[in-house]
Amino acid sequence: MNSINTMNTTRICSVLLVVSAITFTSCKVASPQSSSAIQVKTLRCESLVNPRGIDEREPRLSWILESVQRGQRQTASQILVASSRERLQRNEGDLWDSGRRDSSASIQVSYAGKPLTSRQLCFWKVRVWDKDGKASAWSEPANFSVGLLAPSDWQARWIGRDETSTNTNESRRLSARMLRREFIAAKPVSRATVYFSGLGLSELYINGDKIGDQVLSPGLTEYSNRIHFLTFDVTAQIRRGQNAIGAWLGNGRYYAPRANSPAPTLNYGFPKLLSQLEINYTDGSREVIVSDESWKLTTEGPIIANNEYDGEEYDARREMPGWNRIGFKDADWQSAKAVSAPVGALRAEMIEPIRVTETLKPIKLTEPSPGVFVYDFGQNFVGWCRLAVRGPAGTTVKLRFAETLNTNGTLYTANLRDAKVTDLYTLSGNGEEIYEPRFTYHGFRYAEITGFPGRPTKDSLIGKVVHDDVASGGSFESSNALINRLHENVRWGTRGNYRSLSTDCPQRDERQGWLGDRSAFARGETYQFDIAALYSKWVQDFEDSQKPNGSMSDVCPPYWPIYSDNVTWPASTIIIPGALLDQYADTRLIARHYPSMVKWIEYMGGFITNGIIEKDSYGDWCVPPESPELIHSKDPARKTNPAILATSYFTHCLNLLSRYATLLDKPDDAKRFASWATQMKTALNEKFYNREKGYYDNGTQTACVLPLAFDLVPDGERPRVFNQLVHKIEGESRGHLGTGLIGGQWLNRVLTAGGRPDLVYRFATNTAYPSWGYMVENGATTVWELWNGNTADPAMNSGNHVMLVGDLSLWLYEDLAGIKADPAQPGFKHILMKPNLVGDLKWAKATHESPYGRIASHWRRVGNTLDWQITVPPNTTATIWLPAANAESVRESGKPATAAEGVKFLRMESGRAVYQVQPGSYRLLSRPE
Ligand code: RAM
Repeated sequence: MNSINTMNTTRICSVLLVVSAITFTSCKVASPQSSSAIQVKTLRCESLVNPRGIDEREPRLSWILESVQRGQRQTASQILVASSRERLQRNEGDLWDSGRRDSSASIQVSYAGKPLTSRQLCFWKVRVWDKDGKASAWSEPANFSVGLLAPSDWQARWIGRDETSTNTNESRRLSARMLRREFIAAKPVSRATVYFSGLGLSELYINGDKIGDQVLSPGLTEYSNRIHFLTFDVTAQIRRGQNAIGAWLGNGRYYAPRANSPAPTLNYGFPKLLSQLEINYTDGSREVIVSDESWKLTTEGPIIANNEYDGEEYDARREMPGWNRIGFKDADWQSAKAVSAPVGALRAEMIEPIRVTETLKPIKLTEPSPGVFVYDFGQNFVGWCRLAVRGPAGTTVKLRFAETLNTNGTLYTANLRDAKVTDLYTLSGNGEEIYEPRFTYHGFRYAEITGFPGRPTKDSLIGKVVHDDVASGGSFESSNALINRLHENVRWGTRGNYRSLSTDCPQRDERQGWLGDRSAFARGETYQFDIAALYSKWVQDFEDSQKPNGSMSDVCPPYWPIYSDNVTWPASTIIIPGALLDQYADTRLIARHYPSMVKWIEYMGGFITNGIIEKDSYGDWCVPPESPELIHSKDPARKTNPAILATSYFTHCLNLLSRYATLLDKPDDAKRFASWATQMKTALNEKFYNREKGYYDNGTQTACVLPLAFDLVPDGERPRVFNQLVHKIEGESRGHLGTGLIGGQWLNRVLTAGGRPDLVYRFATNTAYPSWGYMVENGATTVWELWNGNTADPAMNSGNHVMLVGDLSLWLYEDLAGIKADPAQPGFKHILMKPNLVGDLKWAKATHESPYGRIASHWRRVGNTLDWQITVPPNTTATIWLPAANAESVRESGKPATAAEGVKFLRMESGRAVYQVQPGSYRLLSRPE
């Protein structure tokens, strides 16, 4: 059988295997190479599918196993990495043939072949041996390529124009620069690759085609340390003979959008481009077309102003048709200047880019005053609008954006602060004109059009949803409609704030990577989206932003000249890597980031006095205030002592660091950080724990939550502190939460661990102030910055923040549906499945796309019976806690569970039957009472 046939047979088998195990038997006969019931799927390199231009010399490879058989796992694997597709097809791993490795590792396997060099193409595949020692078929091939690894690989020069032009109508809103040159590809091309970066934002074209589908690119970095470049295979775009290459350059954050404002941002310089196009000819020769002074540049293009916060101005009369194709007359363009290179080192962008991921049609069009048209997209989202318009040349259509409306139906823009959030389009007058901005984005539900020639229709605007194109991390649904809506709101808000890092908000003049908003929230995010690559990039931003003395900014990258650092926000530098470790088994991140974490700890250690650290800037940010117009509470009883926040967080960080040190085989460090943590715990309790009252300081919800969450409560006192928390919630707050950004990130799990998941359910289904449901009742389709977002002062009142979600999304997946990673075997190698049947909830179901594959949990209450269907992916195991009055009556797929294959009863534990479960799909029936 030739290899093509083998592949086809394998593919057919894959389809049939899903149908039933019986079909599989016949496949086995048809495909002699594939005798195992396992298939190898979803190959990833550095958490990405077929990444181009990586700069990792030992990239980690992962694959997912699929099987309909229970108990399937990998006992060995073989990885082939070849320098060409053909070689791989011939099973020649000329770069790496791992041979048969007796190992169960199917994720994060480091490449260990020939040293990878710049420009290397790598084609790879994997096969595995299953639990019975049978080999699977080879996976479908995957690939990755290496970018430019060394500075000396770059022949290109940074080019641009380091001055403002006459067309700049405002100093921070330069017109977008356009650059071009033509070149000849003299011979037939075998391969062409372009490596490029354009700061702040850029688009590259070859012969009129946009290269790639990324937008708002490259990703944000701490430009004084790191600049991202992108790599594209452009073989298909290069023609034999004359060719044209061109680029747009926008300002982004590099050319500071707010250098002259009262809340300025740092300026890194004028926009600039670096481009290196390498053409390999079929005769083996090579040509390199680089950015240099032979390029032409104009600042007279149609984007006459661009600024991320204020919007884009486009004058279609200034379009230059064919500017990025051959034959364009660029005689009146200037020569591009070689400009100084940015300070940061060039590194590959190794995240999914930002893309337009979805389009939204307006659900309503109104005209609150003559000539003012307001579109309602029905959803607060992040991106921009595509405008379709016909009219006379010179007509200017104005688009403005807002999250909410005034009572008279006009846009409410007070909460956008200094951001103008306005796109202007001036018509060329040439038939139907379509416009989408390139170098700005808005956070909005409503768009307003004025100046439209005639009456716009619903089709005049289409919403474009824009964010890092991260894969879905799973799904959640339940019998409670409000909880489902909250889940959707969290999902919209979370993705809308992905901007190659996580921003606090997408709409006003801020949009920064505030660390505190995502510290513990990040763990919950992993269930919504695959943030493995995105967040390891952001952790790198943390490190790049760290000062030599160890200080870590509250905002990373710190695009502000006003610098602030405290404990709770930068604690993310220790907390987030822990979440990535547990959820994705990313041990390399821990190893690489370890020195930076230690440096931060040592630096912060300098602020400790007698075991207490008071360095806190924001308190428990945004607790529910006592009166509707307030941003921050003034009531001391609602506020948590900053020293409790900072000391608890710091102690938690020390314990995490001790865990990381153990993982990295640094026992001395592990001991040192653990005993330092113990000293701080003692100091915290001595200073703030009131033994008479059984709580800390003034006993706020957060003052109870943190010591409980971080295991800081003195032995035997836990129940008292927990009771105070419950008393606070049930008594004083009448069933409401009273936490802000800090306490809320741990509240739900603390209550659940203490046996009160019902209280969390009560919050989550509450619609009275303060609650998430109150936001929904008042029209929120994302999550507000403030509990009282509909009444508070607009000075700080975003409609699309995620920080107040706290650990709600985590709770939905881990505690309601019951899917959780076991830190002892990270990356979901061992899964802890412990659902909670709460209140009147009839069912809940969730899936999670774990590194080992899809995990599923779906429970339903039918009369007195609990019907729980679960899926445990191959090569993992699970411990499940099934609510059951006794183990005897539990049935699995129609049989007594004791007789079921893959299920082993361990013990009864507080009204639950606990089982060890092998990979597979199961249906368990029990009587919880
Ligand atoms: C606000 C931000 C952010 C928060 C900081 C302290 O301005 O929006 O969410 O982390 O302040």
